[in-house]
Amino acid sequence: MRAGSQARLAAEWRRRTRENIKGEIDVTEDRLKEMRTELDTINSELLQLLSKRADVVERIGHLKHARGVSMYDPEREKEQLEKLVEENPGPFPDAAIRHLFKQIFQASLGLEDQQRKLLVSRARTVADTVVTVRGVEIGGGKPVIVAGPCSVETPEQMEKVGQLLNAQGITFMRGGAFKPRTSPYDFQGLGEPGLRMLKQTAQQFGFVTISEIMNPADVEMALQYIDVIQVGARNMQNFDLLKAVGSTRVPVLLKRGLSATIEELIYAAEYIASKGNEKIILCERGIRTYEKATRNTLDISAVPILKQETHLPVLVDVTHSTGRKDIMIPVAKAALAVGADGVMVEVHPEPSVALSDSKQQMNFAEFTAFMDALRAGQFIASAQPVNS
Ligand SMILES: [Mn+2]
Repeated sequence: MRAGSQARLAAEWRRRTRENIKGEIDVTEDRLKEMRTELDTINSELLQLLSKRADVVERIGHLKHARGVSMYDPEREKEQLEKLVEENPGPFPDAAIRHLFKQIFQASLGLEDQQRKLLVSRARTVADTVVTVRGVEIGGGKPVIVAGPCSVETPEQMEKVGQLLNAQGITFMRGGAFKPRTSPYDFQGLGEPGLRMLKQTAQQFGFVTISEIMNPADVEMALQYIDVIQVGARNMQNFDLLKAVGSTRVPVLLKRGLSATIEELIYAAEYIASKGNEKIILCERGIRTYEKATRNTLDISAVPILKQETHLPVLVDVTHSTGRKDIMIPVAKAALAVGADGVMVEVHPEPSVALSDSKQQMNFAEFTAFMDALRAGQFIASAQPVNS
């Protein structure tokens, strides 16, 4: 063979070899891509399975929790690991399988810890809950004043208080229609007609209303008239009532019981939240101690504690906690200074003839001085009439 054609053949051979190699590389690249896609799919499937497993673990957790049994069961865990090792098809060594599954078990237990945290707790929800009632916020950083008479008595009384609140730029009006009185012979409130009167006044001035409901059976009726349901101190552990208001989607003002600990108040709020209603406003209203200088002892430290432990807004009822008009201004200032989202006060056109709490309700002059003092100290914003 001539040298020229030999060189041509060699060149041809080299060209073909290059192409073959390139072809093989292309094939390898394609195969790799395919396998990577396969891995991605398996990862997604594993993730789906882990979520599915977590779902079952949660359901087991609920059942165990209801029975008061701990979620962590070392015996059961050991049993599961042994079974897995027995079934291990390879190529992972048994130790690796044990390690991997222990991690999965541990993550599931962590899931239960998260579950155990109360719905109302700060640990569960970091951000402050802002309860918005007909466009007005409680807990949004601007303190509110909730004011009104202890009891709704007459349309004239309500109209007078309405004018006063309106002139002071107050949006939240309180007024009791169902009164849990210490003595059965004391005025028990007007009931539904009282709520109707409250609503009429609210419509006239554009107020948002709060009133106490004592009976779970009255909740539905009350919703025709009021915007916020109050669960009073004496009903803080009326669990049927808590469940009933929890089943609504209406804001609830929950007062601390006369002898309730902060923890008990938080659990009472949890009853409401557990039914799906997290529009809860807590209210510190004084607790029973041996002190007689005040009607109750205002637990001022409860305010920052509740703000830390829960994500709910907190109000302070300065009227019932002190029972004394002469210290209402400094006490309200103290409440707002420690972080309360507002204060609740009682005001009546003629406290001396009021049908309930006559000694502690402020008259109009006292109330005006009260508001002036809070404004002067910049504890609340300047007045802006709701409806002038
Ligand atoms: Mn009262």
